[in-house]
Amino acid sequence: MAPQFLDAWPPSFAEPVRYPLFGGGKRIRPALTLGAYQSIYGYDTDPSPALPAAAAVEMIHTYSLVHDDLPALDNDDERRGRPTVHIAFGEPCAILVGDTLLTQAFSVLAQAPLSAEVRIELVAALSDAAGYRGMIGGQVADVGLGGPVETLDTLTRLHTLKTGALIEASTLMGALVAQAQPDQRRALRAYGASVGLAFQLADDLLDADEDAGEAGPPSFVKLLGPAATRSEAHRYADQAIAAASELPHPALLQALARYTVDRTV
Ligand code: GRG
Repeated sequence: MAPQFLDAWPPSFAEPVRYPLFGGGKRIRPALTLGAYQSIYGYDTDPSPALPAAAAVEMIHTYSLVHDDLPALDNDDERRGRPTVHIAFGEPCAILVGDTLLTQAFSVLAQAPLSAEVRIELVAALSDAAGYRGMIGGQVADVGLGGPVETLDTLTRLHTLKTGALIEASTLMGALVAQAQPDQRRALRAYGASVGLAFQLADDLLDADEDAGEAGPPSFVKLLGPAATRSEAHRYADQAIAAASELPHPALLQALARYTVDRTV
């Protein structure tokens, strides 16, 4: 495991870094990484080889929330029922907290007690999913820098990148640590891609009231209405459950797919 980066100098910075990391997130992405690993080896196997990958993906997710809440992007004052990082600690600090989590995530992967080959595969998978070909590409489209997003196709594409890429990487990284066979990797990627969209559609249903007057791309609820959004979310969850059924131990992943659409937060 990487050295304790929270022990670095100046010590006062550790508190704002810890604040969003230990602030009540659902930890769905790390659960998917561990679930993917156990889908290959079963539930009696210690999943700790997958913990660095699980931690790294949660660090990337947390950085994205901290930066997305900043005044230049979503300008949110509250997250998970608490002041956002820039409200609690100031904007310069929030920028640096996000930068720290983004960079340190790759240090965690690079120093994980895994073979060099697996560590390189993990770094490639996570950097692609977090970058222009993934989450950042989706965010670029979301803030309007990529042209209008008005149709179901472009909206699906946006969320496949913005939310889906990191969720797909969560399951892919579990597969990489498990050194899963190519067909198992394909099944885990297909599972992750479907769960990503199911998760986003469910999120739009949960946020339907907040989104009603917001600028930017429409939500799925605005475009399809609540009933069709709910049935699409379940269709993607069912697709994920079917993809997982090709794996030796699918039960945890199947329960997580169901959770993404049945959750209330
Ligand atoms: C890099 C600035 C920047 C942004 C990237 C992912 C993203 C784009 C922004 C985050 C804001 C957002 C609403 C993204 C949609 C994905 C989503 C539903 C995030 C919330 O994930 P949860 O519900 O969060 O897993 P918790 O609080 O449980 O960790």
